[in-house]
Amino acid sequence: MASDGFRPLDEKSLVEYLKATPSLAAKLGNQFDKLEIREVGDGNLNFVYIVIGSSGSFVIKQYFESLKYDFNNVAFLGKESWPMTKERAYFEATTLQDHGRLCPDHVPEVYHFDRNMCLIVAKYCGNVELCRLTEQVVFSDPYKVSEYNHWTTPYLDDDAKAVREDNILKLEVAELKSKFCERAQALIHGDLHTGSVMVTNESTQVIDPEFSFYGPMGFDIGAFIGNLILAYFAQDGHADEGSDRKILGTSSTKSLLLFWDEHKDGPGEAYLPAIYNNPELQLLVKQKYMEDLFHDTLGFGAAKMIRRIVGVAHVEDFESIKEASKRADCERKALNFAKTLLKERRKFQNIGEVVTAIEHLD
Ligand code: ADP
Ligand code: SR1
Ligand code: MG
Ligand code: MG
Ligand code: MG
Repeated sequence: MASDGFRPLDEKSLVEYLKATPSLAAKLGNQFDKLEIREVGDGNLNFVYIVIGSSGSFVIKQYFESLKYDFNNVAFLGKESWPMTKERAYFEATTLQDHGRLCPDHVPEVYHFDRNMCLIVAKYCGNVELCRLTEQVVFSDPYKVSEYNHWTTPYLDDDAKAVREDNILKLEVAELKSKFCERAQALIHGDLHTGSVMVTNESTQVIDPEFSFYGPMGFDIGAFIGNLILAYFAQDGHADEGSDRKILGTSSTKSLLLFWDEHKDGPGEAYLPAIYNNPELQLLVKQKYMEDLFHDTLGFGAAKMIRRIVGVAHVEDFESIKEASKRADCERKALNFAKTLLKERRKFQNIGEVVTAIEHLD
């Protein structure tokens, strides 16, 4: 240990530090054997660990006197270090505390500050538990035997089995699951099915963002579109109730690009004019982004459709079809379309083509 009391921590010595710090040990219920610890710092300067125990979680940030690159970036090895004051830990801790007093809803609470160790422990802002639930019920359970899964049995027994045995489908779902876990594109709602959108003649409001986190935008857009498509397929089961089958008509890509242009002089730096320095290149880079987003949307939407038919949580559109064989017929059509959409999503250029594909089924 240095004379100033500073000691760099790693994932192992961190546990010893937690054990020796009663307030933090108490947050973890004094249980240290099954701690999940991940270093997640994505900046150049500091080490940030997420610590998740059975009864609590937090982040630990430790500040060093040199760049983080000195420790783990080969390209930086051998170069002279860039000295950085460790006192920045003090400024960060006191600023977080001051801002937190003024604006407690928008600043993570500081649980612990150790000036000698240059270390701050603060509230972990992730939505771990509910993201984990989504990982399980959307991307895992429908593709394996799970006690939570159910479907319209016996009619869909073979269909559910086919989902569990479809390797191409599983490979595509693996890609989507990895995007769900890794792609922090925007603060998304996380459960944007049609039941989360309250519509009256005067207003449209979105409720229930308990699954919100920084994730892929297509997960939200897909959830909504997937639910509209499920509603469409359910209509044969409600034949007596009339059938206006228009499912989707607008071009969301166009409006998003217009919105993008409206904010082109804002603080964002994604596609700098100095790099994308002519109108054609600017358009191409935006179109590429929108194409990826659209294919994410279709993939996530299809995965959400599948989980609503063979997973734990279903939709009222199908559940309210009382006759099981009729319900199963509707669900099978939706399931088969969702499987195709998931596997072949990259062939679609716009939502109009998806609508046409649905309308031309059998
Ligand atoms: P859950 O997380 O259990 O789905 P929600 O927040 O979605 O809970 O609330 C359940 C239902 O309650 C909603 O689908 C909606 O019908 C109704 N509801 C909740 N909040 C509102 C609100 N602010 N205005 C109108 N209805 C609401
Ligand atoms: C146990 S799964 C419950 C589902 O309900 C929520 O609204 C989410 O869609 C979640 O996946
Ligand atoms: Mg930083
Ligand atoms: Mg909810
Ligand atoms: Mg809800």
